[in-house]
Amino acid sequence: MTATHAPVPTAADSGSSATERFKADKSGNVANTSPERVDLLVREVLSAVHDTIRRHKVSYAEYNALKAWLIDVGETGEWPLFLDVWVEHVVEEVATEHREGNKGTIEGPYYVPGAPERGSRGSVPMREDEPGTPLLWTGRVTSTDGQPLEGAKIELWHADAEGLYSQFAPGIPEWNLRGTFSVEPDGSFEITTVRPAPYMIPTDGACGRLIAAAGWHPWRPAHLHVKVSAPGHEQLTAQLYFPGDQHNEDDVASAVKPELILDPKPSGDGKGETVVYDFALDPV
Ligand code: MBD
Ligand code: FE
Repeated sequence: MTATHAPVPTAADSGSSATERFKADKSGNVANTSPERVDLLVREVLSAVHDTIRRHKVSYAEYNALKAWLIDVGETGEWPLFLDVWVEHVVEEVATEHREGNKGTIEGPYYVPGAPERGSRGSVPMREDEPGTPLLWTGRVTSTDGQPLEGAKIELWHADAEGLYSQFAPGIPEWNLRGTFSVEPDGSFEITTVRPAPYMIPTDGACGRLIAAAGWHPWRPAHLHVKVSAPGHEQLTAQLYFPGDQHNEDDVASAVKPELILDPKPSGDGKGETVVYDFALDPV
């Protein structure tokens, strides 16, 4: 990391932004869960907690540490971060197990809808002096039967070369490294961006305190987030990773799958990298 760019965001900065984002986009869409289902699920979760307390003879000191920590998660706005890092991967696994097309993975807390449209061949919005290795990504969007999906849309968002996300860290232009792309009639697209850095969970919030208290590490491997959608097809939410990243094996968010690891090559001009990665979407 260099010292020339934005200050490291505080957990409360990115946490409260992620909480506000969730409330704006998703909290209106919560399923109207039946009493039978709430009863079943909550009883099972509580009984797993009770079993753990009995099995490990949890003390009052430990119970109060948990209470203090749960209060802290809310106060640092880190419920979206906590849930997306330690729970979402299993929700995603269950939601997509029927798919024959591309593997997906978790969305995480930093998606923002409505990123600027850049056509089928273009650059993601970036600063004039955007740090990082240039990356030229070409690919096609098809249905699982190989038919090109002309109306497809690709939303791309990712951290910068310091591991920071626009709109969740201070001092970065609003839509930096966030763009919406279309495809040609043959399903092809060509996107210019820069390679992101690995992402570190903020160490000064509740999630960081849990990680430190448990002796874990706070890292996610470098990744590009995408949402790919097309008429008549299931929307794909995925992340793409880079080979050789040490945290591909031990991602704190358990969201790496081998099918999502890119194979970039040095570009002809020696200044950056090129990569080919296609998407096949499942019909609804
Ligand atoms: C991220 O950038 C991310 O993608 C996830 C899933 C959790 C925390 C930060
Ligand atoms: Fe991310």
